[in-house]
Amino acid sequence: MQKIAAIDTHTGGEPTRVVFAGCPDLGGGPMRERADRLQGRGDWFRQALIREPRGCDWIVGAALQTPTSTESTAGVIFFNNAGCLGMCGHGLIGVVEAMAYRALIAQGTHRFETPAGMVTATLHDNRDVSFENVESYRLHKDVEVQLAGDESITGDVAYGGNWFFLAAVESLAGASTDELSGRCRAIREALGAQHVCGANGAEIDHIELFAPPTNNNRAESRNFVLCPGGQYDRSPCGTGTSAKLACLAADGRLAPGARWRQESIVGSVFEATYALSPNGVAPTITGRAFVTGEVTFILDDDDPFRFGIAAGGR
Ligand code: PYC
Repeated sequence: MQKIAAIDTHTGGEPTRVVFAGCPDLGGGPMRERADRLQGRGDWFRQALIREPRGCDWIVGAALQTPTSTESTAGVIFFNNAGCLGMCGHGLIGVVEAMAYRALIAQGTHRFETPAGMVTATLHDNRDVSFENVESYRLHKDVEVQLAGDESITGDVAYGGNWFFLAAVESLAGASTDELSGRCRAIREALGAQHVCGANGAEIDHIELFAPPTNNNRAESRNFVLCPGGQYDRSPCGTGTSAKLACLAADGRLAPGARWRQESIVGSVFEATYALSPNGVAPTITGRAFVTGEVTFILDDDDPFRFGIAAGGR
């Protein structure tokens, strides 16, 4: 029998399962290498926490790690139903809230090592969390992607800790999340078929649609983000908002230090600003997470579903 201790949170509606104990030993070294090991010999752990009956497809896991530097608060590896993520903005806000809930950190600024690089997060006195993300940049502008029939869509390719294709659409109102997910899946498949990639051939595994905001949040924009495992982000997506800032900066549509309020498909909001950095922008994203549960998961050796129910039911 194995036990895994976690705190569940949500950030703008998107859940994060923060694991404090029970993660397999991933060895030392940078978080990128440990994420590879988690995805290899440690995949049972990801499956047990994300798949049914303990999880669901839209939970993001965050395994806390001993950092490589004494100046860092923690290392963290994010994972979802498809594998590991380079960075996860809503997830980092969840990590900070969970660590504060456990009284492991106080108000102030903390450094986190992630597979995408060092990220600094500040816990404010009102419990908001701001994080300064890894350098974000636009790689390609106005890429035209051919879809089925004669249809095409034009968007930008940008990095915000994960790779994104970002496209403006007229409206996000009136379409169901199933319809929007289907559209984003078609765009992702078309990007693959047309060999549109991130830097060094990286797969563009996040698709982000933008439209004018539709509610009362005083937001500048509303988005819909499809994540690699086919689920949509309920939050405005921290890495996706970072990629958006990189595009706005490159187009001269948002000045350094100016505020951008990004609303999600469920109406939650992240506030964002950026500073210029050598090859793009250094985004700062602010949001709030809430603890939803404190759980010790049990993986009973006799339980045929201790590693979850695989796609297709096996
Ligand atoms: O907030 O960066 C984010 C994120 C990535 C995938 C889901 N959320």
